[in-house]
Order: sequence, then C-alpha cells, then structure tokens
Amino acid sequence: MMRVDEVLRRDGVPADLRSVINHTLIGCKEIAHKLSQGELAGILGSTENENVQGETQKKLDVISNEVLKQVLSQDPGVRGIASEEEDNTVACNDEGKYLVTFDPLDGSSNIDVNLSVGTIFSILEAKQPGSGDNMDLFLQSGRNQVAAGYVLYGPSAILVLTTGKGVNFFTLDRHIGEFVLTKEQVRIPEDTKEFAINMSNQRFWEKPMQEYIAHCLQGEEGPLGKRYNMRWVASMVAEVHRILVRGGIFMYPWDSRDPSKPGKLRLMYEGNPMSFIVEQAGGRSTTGREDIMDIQPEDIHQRVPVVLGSKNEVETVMRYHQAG
Ligand code: P6P
Repeated sequence: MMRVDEVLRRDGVPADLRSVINHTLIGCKEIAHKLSQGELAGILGSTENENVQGETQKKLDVISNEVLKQVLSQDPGVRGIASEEEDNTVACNDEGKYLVTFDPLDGSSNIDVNLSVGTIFSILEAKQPGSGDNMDLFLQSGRNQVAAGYVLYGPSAILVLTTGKGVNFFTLDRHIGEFVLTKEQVRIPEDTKEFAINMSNQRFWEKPMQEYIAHCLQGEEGPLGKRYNMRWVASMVAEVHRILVRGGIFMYPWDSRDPSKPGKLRLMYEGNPMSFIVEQAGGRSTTGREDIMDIQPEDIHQRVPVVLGSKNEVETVMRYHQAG
C-alpha cells in the first residue's frame, strides 16, 4: 500500500510542500498516540485558561498545539503558523515559502467522553516577504490553498488530504507508524437525506434556515419530498468525514446568540480547509449565500457560517437564502 509521500510524489507535489505535509503528519501521529493513552497519561480534562476564542482550553488542546508548533518550526519551508489556540500568528523560518493554519484538536469537548476529535490543517504560500508573525501574510482567500487535510482520531486514525488533485484517504498503520493509502479520488454523492445541525439553536437562526429545517422535518409530505435522517457529533471533522463517505449536509449557520459573530466556526482553519476538501470531492461549501473559499479574510480568527456537503442539497439551502 502506498504511503503519503509516494502518493504526493506520484501527483507531482513539490519536495518542499511534501516536507511541510510530512512534518504536519509527524505532529498528528504524536497527537494520535497521546489521545490513545487518554486517562492513563493524565492528560484529559481542562486547563484553567481560555483561548483567544473565549473557550476553556482542554489539556490536549494545549498539548496538540505545542506538538504541531514545534514540529512545523523545524521545517525550513514553514514561514509561519496560525492556530486556533494562538492569539497571533507565529514566525517560524523567514526564508520559508509556506504558511500553515490549523485547529490542533477540533471537537475537543468530545475528548473527556471518548468521542471523535480531529486535527484540521491548511497550507498557503507566502505571497510577499516578511516574518511569519505578520498576520497579513495569512489573509488570503481559500482559493489560494495549495493543500488541506484533516486527521480524524476515531476507531482508526484516518488522514484525508487534497493538494488540488482530488481527495484521498489514508489510514494510520500503527505497526509501521505510517499513513497508507486506503481510498482514492473520493466523491461525495450529489444528493442526500441526512442533515447535521445543532437543533438546540433553532430559535436563533435566520428565517431561511428555520424554514429549510422545518421542511426537512416534514419528510415526504413536505415540499422537499423526502424523509430525512439527522446526525450531530459536535465534531466538524467527524461530520465532514461522514459526508465524504456517504453524503450529507452539515450546517453551522449564523445565529443571534451573539450577533457580533457571523458564525461559530473559524474561516482560516476550519471553513477553508474543509471547503477545499469538500469541493475537491465534488461537493459544495457556502455560507448559505456565497462560496466560503471566495471570502477575503480580514482577521486570522474570523468566523463564518457554514453550509457544506452534497452539492444538490447545499444548492437547495442556497435557494432558501436567495428567496430571503
Ligand atoms: P456545538 C467543536 O467545538 C466545533 O468547533 C466543531 O467541531 C463542531 O461542529 C461545533 O463546534 C460543535 O458546536 O455548539 O454543537 O457544541
């Protein structure tokens, strides 16, 4: 079975970008090992600190962030990194060509209950000189990504990766300590009967989202004419992975709980990498009104409403928003 670097070489990915991806995966393998130890390593539970998002940091959030920061700073090709767990961007190597943004442990509220979590990463090229602690270098639309991926730490550790030539799955073979190719050119079914949304926020959504979900719940008798199923794992990585495997639509829309925030999920290290992956697999990823990867970022931690998954279902939701 082919290893990640062999597939990247076959796909013509330049050596310096392969190195950044390989360093990212060294970090993810270390995170996978720490997660598998769980309580035995005394690393579950929360710290006393809050991150820049105002969220209480889990011990493993901090550990995972440090692992990735450390391993990426060792790659001369990395100019700088941006992380959900870092207030500002971090300079690595001033001669480096690449910028890496990441959510080191997405879904970390699931850790203490032993449910799926994941690492999400996105790679951009630095388009101008300057140190990696200059946030402006990172403020590029998602269309500029040269690679994106996630590692889902589930019953098996699965890497999903795109460099713009489709989406491939790799499974961590713990005997050899390598991710090996297990599925090539993954395609998302264009239609679905399965939606994922946190229903407890229903009264805070905009009318178009309330109407779409109400119509889903009306099943075959309703205007959408099909019986839907629902899932909510509270881990974006797990939701996106399910959609890549069997189709579906995932939504974290704008809600009025905090009108100053356009959504919960972050554009640079959740919205954009997941959108690159979903579009490369034939799906669609929008705010409900515009493609997420077309957004020109203004801040490294800016949030974005997310509606992604099976192309035809996402476009149905867009029609509800166009109708207003
Ligand atoms: P809620 C995890 O904290 C996360 O950022 C995503 O992975 C997940 O989809 C969402 O938030 C869950 O949010 O409000 O349901 O806990």
